[in-house]
Amino acid sequence: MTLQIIGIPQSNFVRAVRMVAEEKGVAYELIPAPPHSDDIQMMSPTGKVPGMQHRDLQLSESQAIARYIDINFDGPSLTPTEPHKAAKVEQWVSIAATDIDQLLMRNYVVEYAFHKDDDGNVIRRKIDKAVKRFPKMFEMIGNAVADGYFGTNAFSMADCFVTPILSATNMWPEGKEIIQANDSVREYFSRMSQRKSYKSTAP
Ligand SMILES: N[C@@H](CCC(=O)N[C@@H](CS)C(=O)NCC(=O)O)C(=O)O
Repeated sequence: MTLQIIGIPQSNFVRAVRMVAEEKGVAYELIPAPPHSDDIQMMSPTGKVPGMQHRDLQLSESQAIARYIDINFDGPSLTPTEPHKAAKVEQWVSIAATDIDQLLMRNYVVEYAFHKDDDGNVIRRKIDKAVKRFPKMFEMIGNAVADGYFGTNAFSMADCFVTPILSATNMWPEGKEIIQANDSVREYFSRMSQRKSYKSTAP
């Protein structure tokens, strides 16, 4: 049975696991189900996307899915074999899925895209609050990728988790501005945007 990845393509977490599959050359079917839909409910205790079905295994949580695909399929490993480098990649996957996701996706992109006041306008106060925290966040990201990639000297799973977040952030004005203003982040994002796995997973 073909690997199935379940979840709307706009989700950064769905895109992260798709990028893992694409980077490894693993064939998969995308079922573009929204969170809490019947298709996702049966494999995700939280109802959040992504979900995954492979043979008799139903799985949720992007990090668990990404690792399952990396370990159980042929193709280049997205986790370094050297333990110190692997630990650093783990560290950045975790930071991407927590701090970076929280500020750039939940508190910024999701605010612009989905949350509106009674008149249908974006809630400026919330967006401004997130934007105030951008300089520190982008300084951290810029320093992390100054030597090329997150946590190691080659493309890894950490890059699969951060790139979809940068892509979504780059679609809104303050996000685009700060990505373009930070040499290290701009160069990194430009390089990531040229990868086949990035282009073929565009929402
Ligand atoms: N910890 C989860 C988070 C996934 C997540 O937050 N997915 C969002 C879409 S990007 C979602 O399903 N949100 C619906 C909700 O919060 O109820 C993972 O890593 O897979």
